[in-house]
Amino acid sequence: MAPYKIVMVRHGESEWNEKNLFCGWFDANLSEKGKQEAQAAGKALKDAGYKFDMAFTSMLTRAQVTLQAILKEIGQEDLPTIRTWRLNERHYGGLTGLNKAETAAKYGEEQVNIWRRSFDIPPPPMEADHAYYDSIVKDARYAEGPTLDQFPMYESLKLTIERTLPFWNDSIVPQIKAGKQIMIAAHGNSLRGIVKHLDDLSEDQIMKLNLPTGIPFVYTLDENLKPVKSLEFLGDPETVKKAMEAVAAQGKAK
Ligand code: DG2
Repeated sequence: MAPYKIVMVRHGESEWNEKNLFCGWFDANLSEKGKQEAQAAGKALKDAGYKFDMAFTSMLTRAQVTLQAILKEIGQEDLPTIRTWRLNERHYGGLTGLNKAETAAKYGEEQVNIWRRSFDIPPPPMEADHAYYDSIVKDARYAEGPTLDQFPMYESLKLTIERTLPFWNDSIVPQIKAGKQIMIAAHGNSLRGIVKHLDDLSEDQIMKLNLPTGIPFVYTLDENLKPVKSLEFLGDPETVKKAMEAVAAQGKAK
């Protein structure tokens, strides 16, 4: 059955990406631009002839709406879809809701880069009196999980990978090996975790990777799920490069 192909996409721009706010587990909607990006992602997949057997997404609206827009474009709106908190964005803890550029002006660009891109240094925790604590912790969508002791109050990329990878191994890999064509619609950092795992990237290498919103990318994997081709974007290389640079620049003080 190998080589296998798997398609992943970071959701289209969210309203909080647009405002340059740390979002994490806050449930932001797509911005108008994000809706267009999601539609364009679907068109690109349609033009490339993709059809899927199954999709995986997070519990967050921005990823689910992106997936729905893509499936509409490719005429597969009823595709079996599994939603899981394990594909949620990394939890940005106490930074949730803060403006990234203002935070860089206050704490320095280096500190913001550590919070955004270091492998194992987490952001400060979200305390119970945080403005978004209740709307996240008491959200009914998490009734089935995570359990209280799994529920994050902050996450580094390392911690994000520790809850994403078991799902990749136990739920996604068996479907890939069964020959199913899979799509994952998720987030900048939950997908960076999967990319790090697949390409066996060092902590230094993954620090430098910024995933653009709404541009699907393809991995071609051999029978041992080792990449034959990595991170092939369905988009014009110059546009992809600029979009990645723009994500990196979100942590700069204005
Ligand atoms: C962004 C990623 O997550 O932020 O939580 O602010 O992919 O859900 O928009 P997404 C957030 P950075 O790590 O790029 O700052």
